[in-house]
Order: sequence, then C-alpha cells, then structure tokens
Amino acid sequence: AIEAWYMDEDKAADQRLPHRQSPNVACGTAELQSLGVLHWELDADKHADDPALEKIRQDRGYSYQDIITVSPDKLANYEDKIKSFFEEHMHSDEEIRYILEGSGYFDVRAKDERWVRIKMSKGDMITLPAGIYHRFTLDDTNYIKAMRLFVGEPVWTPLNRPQDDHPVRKDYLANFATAA
Ligand code: KMT
Ligand code: NI
Repeated sequence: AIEAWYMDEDKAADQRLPHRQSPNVACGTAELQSLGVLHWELDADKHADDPALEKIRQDRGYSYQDIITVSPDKLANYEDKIKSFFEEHMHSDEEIRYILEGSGYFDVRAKDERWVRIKMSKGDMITLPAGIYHRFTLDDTNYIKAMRLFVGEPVWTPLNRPQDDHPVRKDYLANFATAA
C-alpha cells in the first residue's frame, strides 16, 4: 500500500533514506488527490493479464507501456540517470508508473513548497499530473522494476525547475495547486 509523508529538511543525508520527520507527518490520500496525484493498488504478479489494469488503461487512455529496471547493474548510464531522476522537474504529460518489483520514492511538491515523499512498492501504481514538480529516488535496496505507461507516443523529457512560464505548469497551478 502507498504511504506518504512530509519530508524532513536534512539535505545532507542520503536521498535513499526515508527522511521522515519525527514524529511522522503523514500525507493522506485526499491530500495527494488535491495535488492531482492518483494511485491504485493492483496484483503485480498478474500484470501481464489483469482486467483491473486493463480497465485503468482504457479509462485513462494509457495506450503505451514498457518496463524499466533501475539498479546499478540493469540500467545503462545508471549514475547519470539516478542524478537526473532526482533533479526537481516536471513533464508536459502525466508520469505513470506501476511497480512490479522492488521499491522507491516519488517526491512531489505540496502547495506550500514542502516535499511529500511517496513510498512505492510492488503492486502500487501512481500517476503524477502534467506540470507537477517532482523527483524520484531509489531507496536503500537500490532496486525497482516498473511499468511505464503513457497516453500516445511517450515523451520522457524532464523539464527542470523553474518552468514558471510553461503553459502546462500554469495549467497545473490553475487546476490544483491554488485550490486549498
Ligand atoms: C522516472 O521517470 O523518474 C523514472 O522512470 C524512475 C524509475 S520508474 C520507478
Ligand atoms: Ni519525472
């Protein structure tokens, strides 16, 4: 199941650590939804033939899919990729990931600029809306295998912050981030 929390401010510590505040400050489903972040829990062992996954793909128009494995020995240019995943960025389209094995963290910016860390593990599927500032890191297991989905031909290009004048960023702010 997905769990999310507001991060601590310890920027010196390893990005792969949980970075919880103490005591923990949870970020619930309703709050994630208000940022435009949706998630589902599926049976990852059935991902090759799963009516529940098929329904989500149909409903949301996710016509493309592939599988990415992020680990030191499975991903080409691992160090560069890890670095760019963790740069704060947005995309002009949704970022959709379905975790098949392993685990990792997606961090998203909440309305007040605080980071919310979303723990994703096997069976968790998430969509980040176009225009939200976010980043990704492995956790200390250094391994994740995920399905990437997309509406139409995929565009993975990260648009690093700041993107204040990007129309997709403006749309995002109009739709989500200013509504309390
Ligand atoms: C991304 O865009 O940040 C990734 O694809 C990370 C690996 S998928 C969990
Ligand atoms: Ni991204």
